[in-house]
Amino acid sequence: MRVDVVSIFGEYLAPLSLSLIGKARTQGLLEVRVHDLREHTHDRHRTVDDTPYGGGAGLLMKPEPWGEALDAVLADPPESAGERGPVLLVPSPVGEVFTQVAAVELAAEPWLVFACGRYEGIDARVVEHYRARGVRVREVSLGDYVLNGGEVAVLVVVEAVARLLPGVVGNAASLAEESHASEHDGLLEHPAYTKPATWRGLDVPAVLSSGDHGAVARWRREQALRRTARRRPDLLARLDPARCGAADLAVLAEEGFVPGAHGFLPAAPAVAD
Ligand code: 6GU
Repeated sequence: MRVDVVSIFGEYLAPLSLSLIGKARTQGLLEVRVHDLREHTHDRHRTVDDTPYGGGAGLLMKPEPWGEALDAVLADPPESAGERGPVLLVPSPVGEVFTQVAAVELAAEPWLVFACGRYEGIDARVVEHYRARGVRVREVSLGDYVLNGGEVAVLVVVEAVARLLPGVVGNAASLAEESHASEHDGLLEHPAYTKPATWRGLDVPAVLSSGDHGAVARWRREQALRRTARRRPDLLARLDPARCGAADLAVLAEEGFVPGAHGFLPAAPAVAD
């Protein structure tokens, strides 16, 4: 996979040389190219920002350097890109929330291009222009809070995507067992324990040492359901009741959730009369 990142703070992306991502790069599984937006300015101050039309606080990124920078990146596709071209990712607090589903989709792409805004974002015509040219553009948000720019989102998205590429994570089976994995119905993962069997008076649940693989699997499923119900009820709303057995339904009922049309919903509270 090839990743191009356009930013005014390329140094921010230095962690992409570390750990599993750095190793994937030296192994040739991932190629990352960082480009300086200011190379595409033409004034003495290398200006990338300006005040917003209509007024308001803060500065926006001007469209012209973005147009030049992205045209230059798009003009140099990797061999693997084929006809479809890149996905252009624009980190933004107004984007779709980035999820494991999106990470899996992006891991199937040969070429990702990131446009990292700073300040109050990029002039809206930049996204409009590349969409009109047929580029697949996705504005992505990390969640409901405000960051100073898109570079942290690049670190997050590249890490989530690159670890799904063949050969990057040693044990492929471990990917399928994680929280949010489709194989686990998008549930949070069960709690996990290693040795010693007792630590500071706390015992590992006995079932995990029973050698009964069926009982272990049932316990883990129950823990995943309870955790998800208590911490992330929004995820249960997307759990297909058809993928749940009688034991699952009983656990969820205990946690106060009943099957709805598409997923599980909080049971209506009993009304006193
Ligand atoms: Cl991707 N960018 C910025 N600036 N703020 C954010 C974000 C992204 N995701 C959440 N907040």
